[in-house]
Amino acid sequence: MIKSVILAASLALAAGAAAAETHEVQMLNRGEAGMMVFEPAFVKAAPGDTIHFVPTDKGHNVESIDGMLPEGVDSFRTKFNQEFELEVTQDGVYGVKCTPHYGMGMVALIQVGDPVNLDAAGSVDHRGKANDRMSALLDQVQ
Ligand SMILES: [Cu+2]
Repeated sequence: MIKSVILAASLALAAGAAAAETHEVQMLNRGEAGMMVFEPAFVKAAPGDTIHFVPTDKGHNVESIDGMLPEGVDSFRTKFNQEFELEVTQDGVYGVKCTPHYGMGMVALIQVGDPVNLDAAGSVDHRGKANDRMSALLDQVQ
């Protein structure tokens, strides 16, 4: 009896671990949405997943956008031309930008589980073309 409970618990743990996914996001000079993009620019992830940012083209980085991180998540900023793995553990939306191309609309949005900080994240003002692109990304949150 006890043994079967332990077995069920460890199976559930194994299933949880197996479900953790890595989502690849490329940094591109030109993508389907135009110039200077993260592709895909919207990612729906689960807590425990990893977002793998790949510097396919040169001259880009990844920086968190102030006001667009779930509570308890530290801000971050990578160097240029660097791969970056972001493990997302907190529910919410995570907004990121490429520092030099922010005004050109180089932004991305990651939804992790329940978008608990959506109102706060949606009230952030952006630079230039990032306003339109981020609005479109926020519309994809479910
Ligand atoms: Cu860039």
